[in-house]
Amino acid sequence: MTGLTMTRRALGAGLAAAAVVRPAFAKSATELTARKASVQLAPEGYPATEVWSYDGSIPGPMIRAPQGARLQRRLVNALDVSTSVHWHGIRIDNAMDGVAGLTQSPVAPGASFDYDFTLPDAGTYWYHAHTNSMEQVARGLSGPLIVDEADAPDVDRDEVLMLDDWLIDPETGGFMEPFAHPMMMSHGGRTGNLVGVNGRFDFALTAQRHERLRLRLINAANARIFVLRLQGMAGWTVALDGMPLRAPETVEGEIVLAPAQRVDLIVDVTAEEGSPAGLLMSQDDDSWVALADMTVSGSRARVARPAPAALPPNPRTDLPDLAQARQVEMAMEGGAMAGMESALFEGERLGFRELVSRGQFWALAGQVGRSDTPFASLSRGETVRLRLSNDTVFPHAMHLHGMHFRELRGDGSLGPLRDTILSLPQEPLEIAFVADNPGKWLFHCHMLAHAASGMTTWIEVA
Ligand SMILES: [Cu+2]
Repeated sequence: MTGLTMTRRALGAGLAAAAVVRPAFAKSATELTARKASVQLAPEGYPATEVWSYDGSIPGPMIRAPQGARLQRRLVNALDVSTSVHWHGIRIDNAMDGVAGLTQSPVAPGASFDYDFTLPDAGTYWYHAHTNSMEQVARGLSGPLIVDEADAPDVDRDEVLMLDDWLIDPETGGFMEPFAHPMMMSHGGRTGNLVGVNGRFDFALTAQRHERLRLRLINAANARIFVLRLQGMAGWTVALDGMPLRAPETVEGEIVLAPAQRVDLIVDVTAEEGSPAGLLMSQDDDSWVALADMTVSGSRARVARPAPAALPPNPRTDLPDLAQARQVEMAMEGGAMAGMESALFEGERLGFRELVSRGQFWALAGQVGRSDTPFASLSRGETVRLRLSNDTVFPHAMHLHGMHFRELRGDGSLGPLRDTILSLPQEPLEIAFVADNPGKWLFHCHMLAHAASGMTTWIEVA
């Protein structure tokens, strides 16, 4: 790939015209139309990109509603292919979860589907396609979903930053194909050559010194793990994957955001006027570049303010009772360089080479992809301990639909509630959750090329 590099820094300062871009608020109509659109993702001078979008924008329109509200959106499919919408992280009515082939039929071209559900939890969520998501999300079908607390924290501004990357042919501006690329599927997944925030490679913010911001970061990328650092800002992590931490935690060092994960920060702008500030990201060579620049001018107040209070807790977030928990095990296997011998696929036991010839590379608990029967059938209200052993050489962002879980740490303590956890090679981890939401729920890797080539299973709660 030549001519198009990962970040604005390498594109030359002349291209980096600062602009404050925020996702547009959803219009009052309740339709959400999946359709093609032409969007200038790459810098001026490169061709525009034909994307698949919600309502014509990258990212899709910001959907924002108060906690406890009912959300209604009619998905209108104006694409040439079937699609569906998953409302990531919402502890949702199963029929509204958007997983084609499991919770609903795919919505055919020209057809529509009415999503209608309540929003039990405040926090930072997102929505994205869940039909052939490896391709549809990469083409742009995602957007932010923000659920507001009745008592919002005291901040000067609330900014949603949807982090993404795109793999674009610089000659044509089109997405590089194929999406089902064996090398990407069997390795780290589809990683873009253009990185941006809210659809802009040159996303920038303006702020005043001592201004207090709530930054809601969403990783919408197919496979990229963002490693971030604050520059000219200091603050606290107040929520992960939508769910408030019991107490704000000071941001020290790096913020790691795996695909589909979110983090809510409350930060104070500490930079002097004109000093560098913003969000930095680590590159492959361990250098740091600006992902989002912040221009600091003026001063909001003379002194920094005290630490923020915790966000109000969401309902049904009690610690699980581990004494009665059911223990289940799941080996994560496959991919390049890991020596998976065989696994079950569509009812047959196949050797790795045979699986590869069918475009499959990964297995969860010995099963490649979704089978007819769930990985686990759980009784409603039951507590589950799921031990994951990552026997691959790649990291995976494991996402459970319908319920949040906590990591059971080595010292016996329970981590914060999450819906997506980063699993590192040869580092077993264990999660625990209360199976309190009835239905059929996916559990899959959110490196979407992995999910599409075997790393998808499901559980049933009845
Ligand atoms: Cu994976």
